[in-house]
Amino acid sequence: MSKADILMTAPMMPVVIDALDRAFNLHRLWEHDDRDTYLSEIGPRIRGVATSTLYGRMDATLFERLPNLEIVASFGVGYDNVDVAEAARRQVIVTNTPDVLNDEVADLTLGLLLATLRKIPQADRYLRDGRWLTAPFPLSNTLRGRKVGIVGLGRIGKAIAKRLEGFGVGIAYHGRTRQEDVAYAYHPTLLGMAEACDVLIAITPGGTATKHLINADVLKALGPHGVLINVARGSVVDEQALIEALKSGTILTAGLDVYDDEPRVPQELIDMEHVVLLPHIASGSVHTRNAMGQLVADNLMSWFDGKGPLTPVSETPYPGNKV
Ligand code: A2R
Repeated sequence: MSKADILMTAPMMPVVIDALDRAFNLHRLWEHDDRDTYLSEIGPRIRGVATSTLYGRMDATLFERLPNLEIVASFGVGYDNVDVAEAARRQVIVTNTPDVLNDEVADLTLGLLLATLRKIPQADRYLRDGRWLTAPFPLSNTLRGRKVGIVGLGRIGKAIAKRLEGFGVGIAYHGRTRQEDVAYAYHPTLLGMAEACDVLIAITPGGTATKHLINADVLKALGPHGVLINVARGSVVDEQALIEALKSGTILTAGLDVYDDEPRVPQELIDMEHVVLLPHIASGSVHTRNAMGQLVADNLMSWFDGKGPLTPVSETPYPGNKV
């Protein structure tokens, strides 16, 4: 049987490229300066796409060029980089890479929370600058006695909560639905949870449904002792409102891994010494990125073996899969 033609939009982990190269005719979009001509040539043959946020948003314009597309395998658990409504309209399956990154993202989240409260990056800079030679590092804030509200108690949110249990802090969550099988305090409104907690950890999907979920009112409710950790998507937080809240002392501090316009980060945030800023690294270990990449390849291989997708997203369900 002839091999299916797969388009990769942006470079992925070598493990994915190697696996797909072996199983399919792999076409590398990023290697072509004249994408328009290239897509006219190969577009009609393409039956599968491997994509990631590195490509940007896979929208109707690209779908239009791929009339025989059957499946889009997206790298990452968040898939706001793929127009899933357009995919569904065209009966194209979209897959993501859930679960394999839960522990890595949860580990990093706890690291970011502690780094933000205990000022770990600032302390490192203090030592390197030779300032310890003149005076001890100033005393920091603490996680002790805090109540942490998780915005989005899903797969990753639960892994974060499990770790927080070990830290002996209060744990609450907000989502659109109460989960009967968890013992953490449920808040039907985010505003109510922000009032009741002094740390908010955002770990919802991105996209229009959660855009600016954390806005000026939520930050005000979080209060002057409050800490915001965002490991979801930049769009979940009103970045301008956050900058204002940090400047005015409406909240205490923030630890951010994601931003509105990555990799560009507002200079106002960069200029703030009291916040901790990471370059979207939550799932970014070799181990976990390889596992995510393998799942991209496995989804495509399963599909073209006639066994259905392994991890289709809920907007493009597959009859044989429970989603
Ligand atoms: O709302 P619920 O009860 O369906 O809970 C989901 C929650 N969530 C929301 N919470 C408040 N307002 C919303 N509009 C809203 N939409 C969704 O987010 C659920 O508890 C959680 C998402 O969980 P999972 O689907 O299991 O996602 P996972 O694997 O934990 O990843 C979360 C996100 C990714 O989409 C990336 O943006 C990021 O973490 O890496």
